[in-house]
Amino acid sequence: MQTVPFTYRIPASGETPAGYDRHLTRRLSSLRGFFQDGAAFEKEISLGDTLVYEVYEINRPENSGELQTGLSIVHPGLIGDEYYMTKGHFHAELQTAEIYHCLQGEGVMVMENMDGEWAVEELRPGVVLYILPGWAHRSVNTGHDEDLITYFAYPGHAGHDYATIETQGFRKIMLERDGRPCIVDNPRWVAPGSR
Ligand code: PAN
Ligand code: ZN
Repeated sequence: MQTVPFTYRIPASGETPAGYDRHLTRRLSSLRGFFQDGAAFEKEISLGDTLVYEVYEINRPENSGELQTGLSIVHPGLIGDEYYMTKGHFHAELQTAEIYHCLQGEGVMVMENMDGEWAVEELRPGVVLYILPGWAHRSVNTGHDEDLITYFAYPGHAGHDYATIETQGFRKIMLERDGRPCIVDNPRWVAPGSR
């Protein structure tokens, strides 16, 4: 890990990210149960364990004086009529914010908090999204042939709580209707406490 100030690069369009410490890949097999249409998911995965999204991270200590930063790349695709997306999470240290800067592509961030509020914000190149503390977030690629690429930064000690979303889902999901992205109530959403 670096012990003096350092630089790294946001790759030019089409360039493979270089100089990052970690490269995480999320394939269909790691997303079983996340999409609405189970039959479409099984059909798709029988054709191959497709790469859905990737994360390139800079490795920093997990303390509040540090920042965790990197790139998130969601590939284009659909499972049934639901767009490729990240798992989504709350931060384990709930009251921590996050910044996303959209670099390429078309998408949205689906968000909600524990008070029942939700929000969906469009991600387009140049857009900076400030996610308030306490809001779960999932990026969704609503484009048809382009990667959705974002740069993110969040407090070093935030950590991730995936279990809450894995159990209850997000209140809203993004489906394609007549070729366009639509915000739809999640029919499988489970109210906290009713599990
Ligand atoms: C991002 C996300 C990244 C992948 O770095 O971790 O986009 O999404 P999931 O973590 O939901 O799989 C972030 O929000 N970190 O806190
Ligand atoms: Zn986050």
